[in-house]
Amino acid sequence: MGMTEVTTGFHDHEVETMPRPKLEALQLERLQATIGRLRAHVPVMAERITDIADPVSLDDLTVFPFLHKKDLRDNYPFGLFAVERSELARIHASSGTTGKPTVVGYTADDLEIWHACVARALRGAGIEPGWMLHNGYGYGLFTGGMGLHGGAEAAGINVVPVSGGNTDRQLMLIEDFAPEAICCTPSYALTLAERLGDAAQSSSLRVGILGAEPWTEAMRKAIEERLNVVAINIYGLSEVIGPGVSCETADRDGLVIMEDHFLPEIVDSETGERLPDGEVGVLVLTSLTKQAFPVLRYWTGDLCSITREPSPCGRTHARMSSIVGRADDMLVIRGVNVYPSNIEHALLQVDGVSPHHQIIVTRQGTLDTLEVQVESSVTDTDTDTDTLASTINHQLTSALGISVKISIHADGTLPRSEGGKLSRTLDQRDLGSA
Ligand code: DLL
Repeated sequence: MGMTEVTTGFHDHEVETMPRPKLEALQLERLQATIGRLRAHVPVMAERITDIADPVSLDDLTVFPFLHKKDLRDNYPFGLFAVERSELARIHASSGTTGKPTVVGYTADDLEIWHACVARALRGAGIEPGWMLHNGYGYGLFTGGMGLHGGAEAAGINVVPVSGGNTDRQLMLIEDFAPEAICCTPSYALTLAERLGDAAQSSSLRVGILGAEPWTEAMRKAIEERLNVVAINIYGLSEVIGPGVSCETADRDGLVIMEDHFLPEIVDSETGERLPDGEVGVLVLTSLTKQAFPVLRYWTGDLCSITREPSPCGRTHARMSSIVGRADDMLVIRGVNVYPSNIEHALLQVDGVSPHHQIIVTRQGTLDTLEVQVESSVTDTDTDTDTLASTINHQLTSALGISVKISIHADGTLPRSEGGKLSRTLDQRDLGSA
């Protein structure tokens, strides 16, 4: 059964197709206001930028310092907020790998802007008002559930607030309610597809709005085949607002950045110098309209490129590529730089390999070992697994430029997403190191 086509729509046609000179004038005006706001209401930031003159062009932004996740931690919980507590309408937070979460705040106006951004994302992805959206992102401090929820409501889309987890119940609700659209992490989309089995091919689902974790084109293909949906990539981060900073349209030709609210820059990960369009570097985002927690040059750590070429659908806002990795996700194995996304991509080129895999890095003495555990139904005989392992080995070795240890596991035995983000990389090298 073939995938159904979806057509891009607009939530705010005028803004989404605004001529660039007009858009850039609006950005500059809003940037100046944001900087004014920081000077007036966030002492930590005011002090940092006290000697820097207000920008008179968008390029003047490059003289301002970056804001890092560490700054949020150092000012935990509310030290970077630009409003009084009483003006806050909502708090969200993302759990870091260690210690305290990163906390972000919203005024009522901020929430409205956020929802409008997500509404644009959903309409752009081809979801129509009146459709039903099964929302499988976690509700709570994580921005995914409530962000998609508010956006769907703002776009007139009927949202089923399922949240993550309890896969049996999710399957039942998809079957009984017949939603046209679903949103969840890509790894959870795979879990659902696997559990739906053949029923996925005749399910009501047409579009999946997937994000919150990195995924490759090869993974997209696997999800589209298995879940029988058009898989759309949505990006965002709590520090900047949450999901809806950018999203692919139904044309799936880059993620359109909601540029009237977020100003993107791509910079060199080492020097911080701004890079030209088309080059891959760290995405740095400046919020242009947020009141409670404005961010100036936030260093996302996410690697991608951007283009300012207009889209065929008429959108004029810049588009970013999918995230190719994070600077801190990069594994240096025996001196060679390897991104988990390179591994995933190469792996999924091999027939008979399921998209479920795990990457394990260990060190013995000074020697790093990269082990890739893959799942396959080809575990019937030793010869079959040996052949498969050597095919994969060949594929990965030539893609990565280093040797890789392959182990084949029976179908269904490697970790699955149970609703949220799934990390497929286990770097055991620094464990226990003092
Ligand atoms: O993950 C917001 C979100 C919710 C986005 C639902 C999309 C859908 P955080 O928990 O703060 O916020 O994590 C943000 O997740 O810096 C990226 O490293 C990663 N990330 C988010 N979306 C994508 C994506 C939400 N589409 C961090 N592709 C970001 C790759 C993504 N990585």
